[in-house]
Amino acid sequence: MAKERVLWGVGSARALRVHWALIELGLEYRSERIQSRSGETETPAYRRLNPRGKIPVLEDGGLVLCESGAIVTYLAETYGNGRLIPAGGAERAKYFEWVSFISMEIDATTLYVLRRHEALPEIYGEAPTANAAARGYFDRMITAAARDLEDGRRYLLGAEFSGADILMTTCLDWALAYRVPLPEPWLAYRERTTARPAHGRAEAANAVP
Ligand SMILES: N[C@@H](CCC(=O)N[C@@H](CS)C(=O)NCC(=O)O)C(=O)O
Repeated sequence: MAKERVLWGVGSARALRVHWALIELGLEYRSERIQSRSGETETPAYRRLNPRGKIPVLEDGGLVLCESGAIVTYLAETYGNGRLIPAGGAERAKYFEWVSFISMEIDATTLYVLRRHEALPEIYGEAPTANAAARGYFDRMITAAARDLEDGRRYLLGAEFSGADILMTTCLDWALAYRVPLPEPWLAYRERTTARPAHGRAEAANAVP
């Protein structure tokens, strides 16, 4: 019998990405509603699943997959039938450019710095200089990236919604939660992506118990 599909993790922007992709694709899954920094990622059983002790993790058949960007891309490639990731060519190359840019320049280099040193200084330490630099760098990157929206495209890759939009939207939400100003084209873009029915359902699925 095929193993159940299981998503581990709720209550985080990264987990929301995977809930959203699963729901966009209409895939059944069981949600294990564990949260970061709750002790639930530190149990021996969870560490056997993911020695890094992070959420989200997807179990799909025999596969155990970490890293939200990789999971969204895997789901799109495996179950999308043309949805969430372009089949080939320049559009597919652009998909990977956006996923890499969002994961590195928007998430890891800027928003995660603020997460650690502004929101959780009791764990990661105070770093006001790094925080100010992260805010400035975010502004530079997101303003430059807004130029791609100038041609009036609906989503990052054009007319079709993709996994890159899932990642970008969760980062924009995250930025707003930290009172990081967003250029107007990104606010309008976020209105479009969050209007998708799957986004609302994913937020409900990702809500903390
Ligand atoms: N790059 C990873 C980051 C995963 C991550 O840092 N998850 C956080 C919650 S958003 C977590 O599990 N933190 C718990 C911890 O660091 O112990 C991804 O995109 O999946």
